[in-house]
Amino acid sequence: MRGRFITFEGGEGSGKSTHAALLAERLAALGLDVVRTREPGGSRGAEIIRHILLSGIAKPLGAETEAMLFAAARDDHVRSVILPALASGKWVVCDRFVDSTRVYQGVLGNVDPKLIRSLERVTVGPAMPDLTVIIDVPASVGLARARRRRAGDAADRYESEAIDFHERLRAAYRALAAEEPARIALVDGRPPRDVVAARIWEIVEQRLAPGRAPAIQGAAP
Ligand code: T5A
Repeated sequence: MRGRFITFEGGEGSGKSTHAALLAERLAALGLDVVRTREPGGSRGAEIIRHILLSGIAKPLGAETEAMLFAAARDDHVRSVILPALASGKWVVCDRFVDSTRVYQGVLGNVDPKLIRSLERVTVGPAMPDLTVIIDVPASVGLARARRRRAGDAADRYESEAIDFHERLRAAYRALAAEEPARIALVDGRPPRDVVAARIWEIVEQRLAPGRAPAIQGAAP
């Protein structure tokens, strides 16, 4: 049986990594075999491209080129990590995926939607997420959390954009959630961590019933 694919999306510092980790732990505690991964990156080739993208050295080449670099990274990640894991019945929890490209490069970068969709068709193929959780926080809250977490380290390529960029990002994610309610759940990320985690678990239980999924032999009990 094909495994399940869950992605986390949202603005900078919204809590994606925190909640991807908490969800992966909770699924593993049910005896499911869970792969936690991230984008850009998640595979050897994609991690190299991540370094190029987040350093900002590709920014002068324009949003279209950046979209193609994100797509190249995704292609490697999907083929070498996500599809093999799903084919062997594992649950894949990924920090950012295709909706990041739709929002950052598509909406904010003004890359032609036809190019975005074509890249998606080629790179994602049958690996469309079963569930996407968008963690929604005001830009000021997310940026303050991201700043506190990096404690003095330099902001990356997108974190250093102006506040208006991050507010438009939030609006674009909310619009995506409204367009695809069957796949995407919008979760308020402002409450304390345990409250947000409980809400996410409720959604996962309702939509994917992990308690009824067959546990994989050899997975953690
Ligand atoms: N990108 C990516 C594109 O442009 N196109 C693409 O196709 C893709 C895939 C990735 C960048 O690449 C861009 C988007 C991004 O700019 P990244 O380094 O992976 O960059 O950064 P982000 O994905 O933005 O991740 P961050 O680490 O900045 O934010 P998270 O993961 O949302 O936040 P997290 O979990 O690390 O939490 C931040 C802090 O807040 C605390 C946490 O403990 C942590 O300290 N926190 C809370 N505090 C209070 N209450 C809560 N409820 C909290 N939840 C978390």
